[in-house]
Amino acid sequence: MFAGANCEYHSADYVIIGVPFDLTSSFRAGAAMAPDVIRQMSYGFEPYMMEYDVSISDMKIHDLGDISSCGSVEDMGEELNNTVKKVVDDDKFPIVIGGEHSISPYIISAFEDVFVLILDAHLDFRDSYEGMKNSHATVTRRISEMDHKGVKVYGVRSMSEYESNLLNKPLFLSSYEILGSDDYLDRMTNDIDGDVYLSVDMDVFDPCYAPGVGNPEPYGLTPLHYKKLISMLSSNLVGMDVVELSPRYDHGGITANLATKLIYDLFGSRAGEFTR
Ligand SMILES: [Mn+2]
Repeated sequence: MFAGANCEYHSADYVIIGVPFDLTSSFRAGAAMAPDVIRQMSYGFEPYMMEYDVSISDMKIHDLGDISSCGSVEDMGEELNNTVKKVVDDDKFPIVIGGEHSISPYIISAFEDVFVLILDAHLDFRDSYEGMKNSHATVTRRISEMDHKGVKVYGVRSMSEYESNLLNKPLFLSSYEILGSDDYLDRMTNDIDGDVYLSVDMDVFDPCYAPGVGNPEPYGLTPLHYKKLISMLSSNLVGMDVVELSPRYDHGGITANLATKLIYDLFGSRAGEFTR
């Protein structure tokens, strides 16, 4: 159970769902172990978050545990989609802990008319990858085909030439544009209004902050970029996932520690204000 998640389902505002799935990982597998590792890591922080003046022990959080069908993408997708649909119908905020990134389209299709924000080093805009339509390398493509308000990927610094030639609209903001500008927050949030779903691929962060991922890429974002972004967007958010943590390749739990804190930051920024 995630720390502080001792609220009953019916009265919870936030519902945590683990998805121990990494069937399509192409390079360094292991994301299936991430939900348990993040739950363990969640006991390492003070419940009180000084920068928001909020304690997560005052928040109504329920941990639903892990979904059970992780044998194929389709089975996982069906159970995950049904689970998230129920949480959304019950007017609760789902927080999904992956698992690899291929889980995200099944979460996002459970929502109606949201703006999808993806933090990812990779554009993931291939139509299929290694013969699979629903792979962690096709995530943005699948989401862009849904009937949502829009999709944007921030922190991108890797794509194939095929994907690069395919792009005819500003789908992404590169990590170089974000790292090199003072107004990156305005650029990231300018065209967003209404409900936002946030998908965080841990590889958006620089490998020095997040070495334990499936496909690490240098020149990434810092944790503070995330903190400022989520503080600005918190009241728009309706759901979130944290994916691609690969504990097997982590070092001293650095990446797991950060992944866990991202979830704390969600709670903190929704209940308080990032002021100190
Ligand atoms: Mn990625």
